[in-house]
Amino acid sequence: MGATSFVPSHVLVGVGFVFPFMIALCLSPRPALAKDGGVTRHYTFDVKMKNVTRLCHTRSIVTVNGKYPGPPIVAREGDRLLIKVTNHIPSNVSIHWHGIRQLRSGWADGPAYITQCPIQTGQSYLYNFTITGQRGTLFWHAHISWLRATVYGPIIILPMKNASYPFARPHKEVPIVFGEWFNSDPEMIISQALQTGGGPNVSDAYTINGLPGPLYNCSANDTFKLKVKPGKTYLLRLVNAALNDELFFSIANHTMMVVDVDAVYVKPFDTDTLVLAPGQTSNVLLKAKPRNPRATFFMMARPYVTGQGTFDNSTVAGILEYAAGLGSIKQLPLLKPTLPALNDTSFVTSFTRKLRSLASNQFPANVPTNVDRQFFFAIGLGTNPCDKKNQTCQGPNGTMFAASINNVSFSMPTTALLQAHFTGQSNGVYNPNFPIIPLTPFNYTGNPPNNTMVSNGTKLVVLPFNTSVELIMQDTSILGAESHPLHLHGFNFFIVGQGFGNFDPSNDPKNFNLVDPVERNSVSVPSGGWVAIRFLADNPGVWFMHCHLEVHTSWGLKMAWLVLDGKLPNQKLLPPPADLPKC
Ligand SMILES: [Cu+2]
Repeated sequence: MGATSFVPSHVLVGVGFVFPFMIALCLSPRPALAKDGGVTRHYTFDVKMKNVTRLCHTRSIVTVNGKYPGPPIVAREGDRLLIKVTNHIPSNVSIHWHGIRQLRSGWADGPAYITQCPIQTGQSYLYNFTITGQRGTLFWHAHISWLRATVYGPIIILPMKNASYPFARPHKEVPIVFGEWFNSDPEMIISQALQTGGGPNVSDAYTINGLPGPLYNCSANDTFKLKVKPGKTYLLRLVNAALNDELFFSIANHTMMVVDVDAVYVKPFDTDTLVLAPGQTSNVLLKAKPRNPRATFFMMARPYVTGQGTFDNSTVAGILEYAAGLGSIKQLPLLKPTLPALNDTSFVTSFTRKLRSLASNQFPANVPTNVDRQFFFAIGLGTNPCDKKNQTCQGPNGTMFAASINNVSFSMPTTALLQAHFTGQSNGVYNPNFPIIPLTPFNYTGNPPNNTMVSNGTKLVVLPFNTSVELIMQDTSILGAESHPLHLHGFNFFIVGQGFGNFDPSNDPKNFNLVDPVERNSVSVPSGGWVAIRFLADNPGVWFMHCHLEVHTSWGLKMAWLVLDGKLPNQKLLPPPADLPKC
């Protein structure tokens, strides 16, 4: 059954999707018509503890509805979602709908202390938003501390009713969600690291749909398997929900056609291997061999790493097998893909250069051609002085690790920024003076400066409604050059240029692609390089921007944009819902 042929979508979800690791897909059986042509879909998310065993380690983990990974959200473009999240765990919770534009609905975006106070134990919050102009795959995840290590699931956005994909209809659709498994509690890991100032412990395994696969000890029974039929085409909905690692992904002896990234169609191209940063998603078409190849195939993922810290260098494997084979699968040869080297930056560069917007009449690339405001953000690691009296810290030279944008390491407020703004009570909560360029310019990718100390503050950039923004993000070599996947809430942006070394303001803009640049919500600032993005600030609210390597966010690599209301009634942020959580 194809993805566009069904009528009631809950039927399609049950039949058309291969989702072997979860059974109950809680789609509303009788969705109500919403005013914009879509329907309203109701979900219930109960955040609760659940014992889960991987690698022979049993842990009580935070889950949604007791599922790991969490349940998929399935909707069509134009649908309204009402998701009631109830907190049944001892600590605070909030959920972010990663990549959803949240037009005028910033109260539903989810990052704790940015757009809302977290949901406290025993409390509920109804997230209410409409999916506008997006189709593809996104994901949802917890957005407080490191809870997203186990609290995440895919958001599957189907085309509108009677609309079709700009490619042949796939036989089946399969979410492939990458994650990281920790044998110990990730909350303990990050709280200990922030105490000592050192780097946090790394994960024990990568996972596909929550399963580490047979390359780990005590894990062979926890292997994701994808059964395909010869000659059929499968739409794989890839999500990198890992905490701290960009990932390469490849399937032995099969090429994939990339058709979409971050819920935006791209010009299709074939590849053996993809690279996905945490926070990035992609739809790819996998064409099964025309005849049963009488073999099974590993699908594997392992990290792309540029930093100097320790990392989890292990490999997750799932198995692609052909249905109705002759003889038992055990006798068939098992083929392995060849993944790029762990530090293969040239592969990553050539892969990202292939990503282009579809830029068709139906799906145009609306790149801002005029720029109202330009920003230059230097992005990287740094240090804070040790805050212990009679102890050295475990960061570089006895300091504490930090990370910053334009040398500002973001201090989390204790109340939500959006509420402070909306109620006119921002004094003492945030300053609207985030530096638009580094206050002390230096040779960003040359020898790092001797002083690596950051400043600390809660600073925002304020933008009038409809400001057209160009932002250059420049990696620094402080404590080592490193690829940083930056994620912007509330917007998609166009990646108009990128390069290595220091950005050259007189020559590099000549090569900007303003015709068909890829549009997405997360981009990796290349290790020792820069990336240029453009977006139109047409969505009023407070929008978080941060590194999606969670450890760097914890160290302060984050900031927020405040986009003011426009003049027209439909250019204003809606008032907060009555059940907005209180701090
Ligand atoms: Cu980073």
